[in-house]
Amino acid sequence: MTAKVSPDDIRARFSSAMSAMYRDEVPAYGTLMELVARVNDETLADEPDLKARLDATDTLERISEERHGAIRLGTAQELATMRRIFAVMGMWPVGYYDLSTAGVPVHSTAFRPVGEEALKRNPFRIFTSLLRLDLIADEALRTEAAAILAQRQIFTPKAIELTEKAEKNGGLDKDDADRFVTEVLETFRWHDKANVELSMYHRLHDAHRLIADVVSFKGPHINHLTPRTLDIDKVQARMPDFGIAPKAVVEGPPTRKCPILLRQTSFKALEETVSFRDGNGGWQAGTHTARFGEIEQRGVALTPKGRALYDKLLDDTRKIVRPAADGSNADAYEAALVEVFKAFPDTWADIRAEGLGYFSYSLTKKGENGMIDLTDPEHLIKEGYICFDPIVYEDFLPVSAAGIFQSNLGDGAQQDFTASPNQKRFETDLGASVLNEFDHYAGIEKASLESCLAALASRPA
Ligand code: OOG
Ligand code: NI
Repeated sequence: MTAKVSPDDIRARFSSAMSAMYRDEVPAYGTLMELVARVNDETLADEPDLKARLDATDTLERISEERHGAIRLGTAQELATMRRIFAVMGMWPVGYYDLSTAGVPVHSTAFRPVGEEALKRNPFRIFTSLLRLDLIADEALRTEAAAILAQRQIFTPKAIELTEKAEKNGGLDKDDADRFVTEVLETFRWHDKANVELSMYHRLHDAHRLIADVVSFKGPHINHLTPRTLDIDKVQARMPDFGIAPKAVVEGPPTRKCPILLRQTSFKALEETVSFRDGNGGWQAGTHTARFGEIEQRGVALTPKGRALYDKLLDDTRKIVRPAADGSNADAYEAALVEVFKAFPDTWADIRAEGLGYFSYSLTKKGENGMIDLTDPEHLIKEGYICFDPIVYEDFLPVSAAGIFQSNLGDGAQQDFTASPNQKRFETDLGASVLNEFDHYAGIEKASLESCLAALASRPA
């Protein structure tokens, strides 16, 4: 028996292979990566404290690496198989996102590493959406689209075989792991030859651009990758200097002293040449707009109470100014966002005291040496025996995700669907339930406090 490669290592290899492929496929994405690396370097040079902190907690040289990507799948079968493939790489479905409320006919989860060690080794995750043909009004089109999807096979036979082997043997050895990465990458590759005729593409496109993106192609091309930036406002502002067009506004909360949840923005999807079948065995030229590059900056994970406040403030902001796709009211939107979010406390102590965020607890020097009564943890925190650090939010936000979808489906693609979250149906299609993100963060917080108390309790008197 040869040694098994850890799922975390397979994921790291996969993420780096995907990055290389995407930079090759979408040169503008390579430009974005350069800009992000440059801004990250500048930020670290300007902020030695931040540099020291990141040095202690993260791998500094990997700071500009990708954190996530996204795909859109067409059938339950594709979703269930994708789940098994991601499991080989230590990526588990976390969270359920209903995007129908925001005019996008999909529901989604994020496959991601769970647990501090796994996230640290490689944080790569994939926001994975499943097309909801049930939301399409035109019944004939729905049936045709389903028939087209039923015929495609998005996985290579070898990828399936290696997934089964990993399931059976509890992992893959080095050679198989290398082959697995190469084979799985094929599923994410761009195809400039469509599966359908141009006339069908137009019909799908008229029903919703996203349907055309999923149904017309041989596979679920990776539609964006997202590195982490240390200064999202700066990257957003400098994109035009690098010849790339940013979306109108940064999604999520405003710039703050204590970052919360997730801020993200992207450059707008590019119009690309695609060949469509002409119905006579030949090809016909057309275009398709789907692929872009994104950046993200993460803050503290919020409790249900904190999240409710966030959702309310975002909603209040959007009642004052609804960001227009062309960016014409971007300044007004940002000003309103900053103003309204003044109601969200902006010190770690207040965020914790009001039960808005999740924190990880550890013993201070004083705590490691002091003699203490364990009955009141709050007292131990107040007296400086135990300290707390924000737990980073590792998931996504439906309103932000919808904003990212919308701005890359072309301006004016807004469309209304009846809100119809259907997590049960999604989980049936997935063949598993998704992890509840709040339970997960609460568990990390609780375990950290318990381990402090256990360490104190086990100390000889
Ligand atoms: C996914 C959009 C959501 C994010 O970062 O919120 C997303 C997509 O466009 O397929 O990736
Ligand atoms: Ni994204």
